[in-house]
Amino acid sequence: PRKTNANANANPNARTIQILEEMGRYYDQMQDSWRTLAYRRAVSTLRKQTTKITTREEASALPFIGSRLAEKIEEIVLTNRLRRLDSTKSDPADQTLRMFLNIYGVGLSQAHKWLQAGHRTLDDLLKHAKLTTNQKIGIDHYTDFTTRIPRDEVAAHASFVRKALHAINPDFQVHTMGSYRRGAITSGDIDLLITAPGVPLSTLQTTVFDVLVPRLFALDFLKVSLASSHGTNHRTADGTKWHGASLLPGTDTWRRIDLLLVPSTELGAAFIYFTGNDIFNRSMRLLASKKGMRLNQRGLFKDVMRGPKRERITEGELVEGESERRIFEVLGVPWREAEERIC
Ligand code: DCP
Ligand code: MG
Ligand code: MN
Repeated sequence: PRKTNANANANPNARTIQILEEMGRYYDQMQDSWRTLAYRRAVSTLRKQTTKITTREEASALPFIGSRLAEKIEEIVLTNRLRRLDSTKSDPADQTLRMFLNIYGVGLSQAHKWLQAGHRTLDDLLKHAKLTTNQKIGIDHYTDFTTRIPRDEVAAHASFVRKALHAINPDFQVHTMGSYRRGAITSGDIDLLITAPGVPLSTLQTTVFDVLVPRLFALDFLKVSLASSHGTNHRTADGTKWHGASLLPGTDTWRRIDLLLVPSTELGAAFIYFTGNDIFNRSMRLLASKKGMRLNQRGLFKDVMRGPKRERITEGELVEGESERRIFEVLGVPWREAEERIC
């Protein structure tokens, strides 16, 4: 079995991994997805090493570790710290920026605007900034939404939704996706995939948006919808997702919850996509494209027609959508349990 986070202490590179993970989290908070990815890949490489990597030469000989990262690894080994991380941690403007970026739905340009306008605290924003409805909710529930959700509680939210859904139609299923399906001890949000055998998307939509969601609001389980601005009636633009917050009876922390509507014909591809992790998904999509196919959350396609600039003209012909295992087989990837899809 692959090493998981829990085993990091047994690794000779545990300290290096710890600091690089922290640096990766920093870049993630800064919404720098390119550097976040680079750090996560480097950590993944280091986890697989059985000896301690101490010099930049040793480090840069490893996959996914370039010269910059190799230098940092050497610095960590020599000094037991990383100056770049220490300086960023102590920079007040940087801290404020990251706090603003941690507000649900807030991006870099918005956060910079607030910083430039002189705002320094969440209270400043509430009192002096012009906020959208979602931003106001994100600030009011800043602590809630930035608190990790224990595994048991994710399961309890899923059970609550499942019970309400079965009261409407017992054929419907609720599957818990995301980090939970990968076996995580805590999750950032709750990802619930809703499907039913042979039921088309339009019926899923009616059941979920018109019956289930209103009922969950009436039960005081759902607290707010956080639909994108393009959505109508609390749905996202394509009508396959619902974003919001839920509260388990007897608790006092609002949790971020996503409902994902998937027709059974697309179940396998959706299972792969919503299980992740995102790096695993990238590698599967890359593999598909190397084999002249295309993988997305709806299926695995072949014979995708492309124009002169490699832009897609047609979706291509569906090879497989329903079976997760079959998609692995067609791609020639040995089956990996969800818990093993941590890259
Ligand atoms: N996903 C992806 N690429 C993205 C966002 C999401 O492939 N840019 C897929 C993989 C994720 C899944 O969707 O595992 C769910 O997305 P989340 O953002 O909820 O991420 P996780 O559930 O993996 O982690 P967390 O515990 O932080 O929610
Ligand atoms: Mg999630
Ligand atoms: Mn999610």
